[in-house]
Amino acid sequence: MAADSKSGDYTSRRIQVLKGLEAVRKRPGMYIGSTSARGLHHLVYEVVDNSIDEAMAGHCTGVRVVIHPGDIVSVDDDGRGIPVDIHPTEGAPGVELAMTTLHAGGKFDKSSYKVSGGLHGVGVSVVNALSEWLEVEVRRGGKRYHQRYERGIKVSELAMLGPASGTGTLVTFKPDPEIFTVLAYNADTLSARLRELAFLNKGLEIVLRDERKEEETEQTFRYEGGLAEFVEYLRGSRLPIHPKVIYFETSRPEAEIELAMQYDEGFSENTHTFVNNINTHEGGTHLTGLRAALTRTINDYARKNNIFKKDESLSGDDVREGLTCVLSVKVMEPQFEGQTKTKLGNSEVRGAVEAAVNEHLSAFLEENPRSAKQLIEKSLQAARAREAARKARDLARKKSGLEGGVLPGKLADCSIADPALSEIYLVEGDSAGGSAKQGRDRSFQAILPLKGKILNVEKARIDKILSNDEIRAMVTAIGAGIRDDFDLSKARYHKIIIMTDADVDGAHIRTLLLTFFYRQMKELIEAGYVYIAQPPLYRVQKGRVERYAYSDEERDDEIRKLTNGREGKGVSIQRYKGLGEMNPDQLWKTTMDPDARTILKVTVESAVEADRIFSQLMGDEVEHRREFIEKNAKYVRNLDV
Ligand code: 0RA
Repeated sequence: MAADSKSGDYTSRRIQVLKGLEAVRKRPGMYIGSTSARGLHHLVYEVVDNSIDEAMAGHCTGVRVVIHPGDIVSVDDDGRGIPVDIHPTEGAPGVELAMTTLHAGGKFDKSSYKVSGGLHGVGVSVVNALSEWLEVEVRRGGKRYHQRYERGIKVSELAMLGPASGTGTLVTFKPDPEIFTVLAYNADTLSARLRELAFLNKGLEIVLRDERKEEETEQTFRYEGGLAEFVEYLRGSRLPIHPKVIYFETSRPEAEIELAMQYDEGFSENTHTFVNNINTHEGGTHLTGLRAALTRTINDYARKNNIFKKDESLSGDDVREGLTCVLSVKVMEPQFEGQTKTKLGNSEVRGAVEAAVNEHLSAFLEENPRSAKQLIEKSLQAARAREAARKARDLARKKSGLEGGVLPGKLADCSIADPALSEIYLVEGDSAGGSAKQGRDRSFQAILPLKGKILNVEKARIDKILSNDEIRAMVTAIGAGIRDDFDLSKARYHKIIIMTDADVDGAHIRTLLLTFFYRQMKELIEAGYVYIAQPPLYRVQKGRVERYAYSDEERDDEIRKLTNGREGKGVSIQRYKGLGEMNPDQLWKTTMDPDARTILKVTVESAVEADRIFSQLMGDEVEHRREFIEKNAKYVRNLDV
């Protein structure tokens, strides 16, 4: 590029910088996705990504994240430190350019990195622009440097503070309350992502410290086993069917590839794929390559070793049942596609992954014939169950089928036909179902009462799942099929609202239903169609005035308001133990009327954690499950799984 005399000009460069950061402050969503909790947490990830890049380049062994009182966050690493020398044409220290220049971030020396992480890759300057203040400290060349910014604008020159031992970069920032609607960091959210990053970058030590409360907490994540340990973590309490995690890492011209997998006694597939440390929820070419290789390699091995009976063979679904698997690829120039930009598009990666998995998986099978036999036997059982399910489905299709045609008898459907405007309430118990049927607005609200506990799909195969009456009723009512046959566009309702009692049993049923949707109709959750109703816990009444309360605090508030501070005088309080205690009119007013109700949308914030929670909850450890449900039953508001 020809040297532009203006761009070297100090004043015009300042104007450029200010314009850039102003754009970020004007439309923060464009750069960090949102200004709510998600965007707030994104700030931390953006800074951490720079340290991880330094680690991937082989120059950093540890990252330390601290949440300070006031939700100020610092990220410290032992990398080389951001350069502090004056840039020859820009006339400012490198660190200042990194902090104020859009898209440059810490990566202006991009050639030194093979690959680089970060979904948006917008760089630390965006964090700077969106912080009330940000301070950076660099340790480099035996010295310590410091600079401070406010809302992206430098308020001090880079200053040398004194000597330093070692090298590294410390960034401390306070998210700007003018920008963010939520300012409180959730340590669990940060912890889940930092743990994931530690699994994905083996050997790297990541510390998360929370100093906001009297009692400070600190977690250290460091996994020498990388993805092999990730798979063990994900498998949780499910029992493995072969002792050793299948693991390899390899470097090919198209990509660096790391894979770990293990089969267990469960029935679901738990595969997570990553590209440059980013979870590729929507899959892509790397996942396609992995799947092709799995099916081919296992079939080839079984055929060669005469494990199949005459014309047996295994489908892709068969070889993925009970599989926990993590694939991580690092590519130089990833192309992200799809609705949420989490689908890998690079076509060359498919072949590279397929070849690598073929090679290493067949070697594993050859070297571990006993494990090979066990996992193939497992896949064969899956194949037989699938065949039984197909027959059951064909039979079912003939009489009151799963697809199309006859709706379940106990469904009270709504009268309008537009799915976007229709909702279905899945109601615990026949008596509550009856109240809901009478209380609803039948034009757009359908009611499906469910009998007691539904089947735990975590512990059942597809044939058993499909023969369960409650599940069949739900599948037919929703009308979009199940699993691989699921077609979101056929859903008959865009709101599927789970309505259970506000007690431990209700929480259990709700969890069973969520497990069912997560495992069998995941797209329904991803589309944001699944909700949880919030029935009130109390009715507070004084004379002719009645109020409903959804928590103990609200109840006390209402009592105070109704009695002008005279605690509870003349007030009667009814505690609802179940939905059945409400008459149709009350149920409508408190829980079903769109103008008055609160419903919680179920979202999957971290697929990794969701998989784990469901297998923990619904797996073999009953004790664990009871404990969890009891602990969380009243905290349904945090139902991000
Ligand atoms: C560019 C060049 C060099 C280091 C970094 C960026 C760097 C950035 C960040 C951001 C957070 N931590 C970081 N650590 C390093 C160094 C180039 C060299 O020393 O040769």
